[in-house]
Amino acid sequence: MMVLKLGGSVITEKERPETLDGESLERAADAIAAARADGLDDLIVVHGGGSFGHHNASEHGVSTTNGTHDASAILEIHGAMKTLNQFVLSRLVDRDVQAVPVHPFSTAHRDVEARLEFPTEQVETMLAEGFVPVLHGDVIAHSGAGATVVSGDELVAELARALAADRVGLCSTVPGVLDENDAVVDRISDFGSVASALGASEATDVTGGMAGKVRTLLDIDAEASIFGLDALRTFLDGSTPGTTID
Ligand code: IP8
Repeated sequence: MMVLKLGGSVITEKERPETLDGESLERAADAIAAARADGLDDLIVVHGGGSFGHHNASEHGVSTTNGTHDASAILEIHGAMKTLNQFVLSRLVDRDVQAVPVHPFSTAHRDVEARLEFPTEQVETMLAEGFVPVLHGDVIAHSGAGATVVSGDELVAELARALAADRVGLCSTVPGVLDENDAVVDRISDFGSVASALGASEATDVTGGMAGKVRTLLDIDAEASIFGLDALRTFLDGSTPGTTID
């Protein structure tokens, strides 16, 4: 089973609110459709927010730790993410990928310790029936805090753990994790070795940028790859392009 994250900054123009990067999304959908046609099954897709969630979330001061009880703020953030999800689904379905939505707001929550609780039986049933579940970063109810953001990366890690994924891939705008000289780091096994090279993400990102991704991926058992859109097809075919995190 494979969990693939399409980074929000890959499929949207991250600096311009609610603007799709249509060409990149089509390229990603082409790669997924080609791999499915070649026999890739048991695939879960998760996408980030890019310019469709982060701007709304930061306008309302909502992050993974800072919650809101304002339903109109929740509707705005969740609505933006559902709009983007619909774009992703339609590009996949247009290419005969049997992609179906899973909206975390309706299925997941955080407990009082801020731990993500995410029942995955519905995702397992979708996989067993031959669908490609497509999830997204979202807002979710948070015990004691109203609602907070759940990043696509957290969902990837949770799905990888719960469903014992064999492979995890993060398709990013960069060809991997870059060191101080902008060279792709081949393998990361501990955070300390790359901490200084991982600055904060420049565009509005309420969920932690590349450093957060590396930390999250180090926590899971499955080997993970961070790579650029050019390498998506080779990743789906079984190779490990970009940076391997284990
Ligand atoms: O782009 C965040 O998801 P991410 C989603 O995967 C929202 O961090 C609502 C900001």
